[in-house]
Amino acid sequence: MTSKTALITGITGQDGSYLAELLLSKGYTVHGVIRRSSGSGLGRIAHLVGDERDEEGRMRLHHGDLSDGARLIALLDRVVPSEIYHLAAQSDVHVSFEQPEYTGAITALGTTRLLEALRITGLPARYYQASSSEMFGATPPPQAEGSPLQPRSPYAVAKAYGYWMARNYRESYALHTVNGIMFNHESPRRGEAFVTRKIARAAARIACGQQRFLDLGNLEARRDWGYAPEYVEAMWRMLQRDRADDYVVATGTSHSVRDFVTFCFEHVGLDWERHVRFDDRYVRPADVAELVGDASKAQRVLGWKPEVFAPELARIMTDAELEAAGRGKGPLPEERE
Ligand code: NAP
Ligand code: G4F
Repeated sequence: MTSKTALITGITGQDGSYLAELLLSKGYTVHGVIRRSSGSGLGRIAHLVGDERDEEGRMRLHHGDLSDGARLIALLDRVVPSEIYHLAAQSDVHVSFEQPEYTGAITALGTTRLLEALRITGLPARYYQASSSEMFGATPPPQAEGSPLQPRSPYAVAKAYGYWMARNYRESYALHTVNGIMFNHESPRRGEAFVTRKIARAAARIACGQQRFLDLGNLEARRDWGYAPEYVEAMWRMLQRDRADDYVVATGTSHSVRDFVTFCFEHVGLDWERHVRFDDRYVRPADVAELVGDASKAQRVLGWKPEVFAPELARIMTDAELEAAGRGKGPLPEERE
């Protein structure tokens, strides 16, 4: 057990919630930055807040926003973290085409605000930057740390900016900044608009008679899908190294959106072709054709390797959706006309 203190931006997101659990289990005091909202907005971390087993109050939340640099400085001053995990972002690629300016203001410049806060306060904290495989864009697979960045969306451009700023602050000011270049990672806590969750949820709901059709865009895109709880472990391992560096985290395998649909629908005993419809609203102005990560450096240096691959991930996510839809565990019998 440790007495370290961590600050997590984006603690209410998929990764932030798993990372908070991991760090609390290791004895950290965990401070999370949350946005004010009209609801509680704490869904994924509600079980960690006010937990009566947390007698020492090791889980603490603070209002803040990536648009507010002064607040970030004040928070670092107050929390004095030894590790900072910068996960907050406008993380939806499709939305980034609709809101490119906002995506730049938060996902790109929000990173600079936090790095500046770290530089100005002079804290000796280690900093994790949530970089993305989306930055590789048009670069053919396999993609590794040295592969060219050819971003194909406003989100990817913003992430490439954040990636370079984290490196720039390492080189210019000797800050301990680390880029985790994470390929797609999913879980039952994934946002509902992302394709894996949307598919798993629809398969379960259709099997339960709660939905009839699933509308999707590009079925041919191929992604390297891993399991989010394993990926936050890699984030933590990166910050335990004395040398700041950049790492790809991926499974090294890719599947198409069509494959993921097949995995989920087969798991509930349904023929997906009877339920999936094409909807051009979900087609992007530009898409990334294929991502397959080469995570050999993470395996060699961090001792990290994936255990869950896309077919099992699809089953985990579909089972969680079946549970939510009230039908217990799959698979279900073949549907009738
Ligand atoms: P997510 O579920 O979309 O979570 C994003 C988090 O950022 C949420 O906590 C959100 O708060 C917060 N946030 C958004 N705008 C903010 C703002 N203006 N100020 C403060 N907080 C803000 O994302 P994720 O899947 O956990 O991913 C974590 C990070 O890794 C993101 O930076 C993402 O771009 C990156 N990444 C993800 C993947 C992946 O496959 N999941 C792969 C590579 C990189 P609210 O709850 O209030 O919205
Ligand atoms: O699930 P997606 O929206 O994820 P995408 O665009 O790969 O981005 C995710 O992974 C990145 C890492 O590479 C992260 F940095 C980023 O924050 C995010 O977590 O879409 C995956 C693929 C795309 O090719 C998309 O065009 O699925 C295709 N797709 C087809 N129909 C769809 C749909 N995507 C969504 N969201 N919804 C659809 O109906």
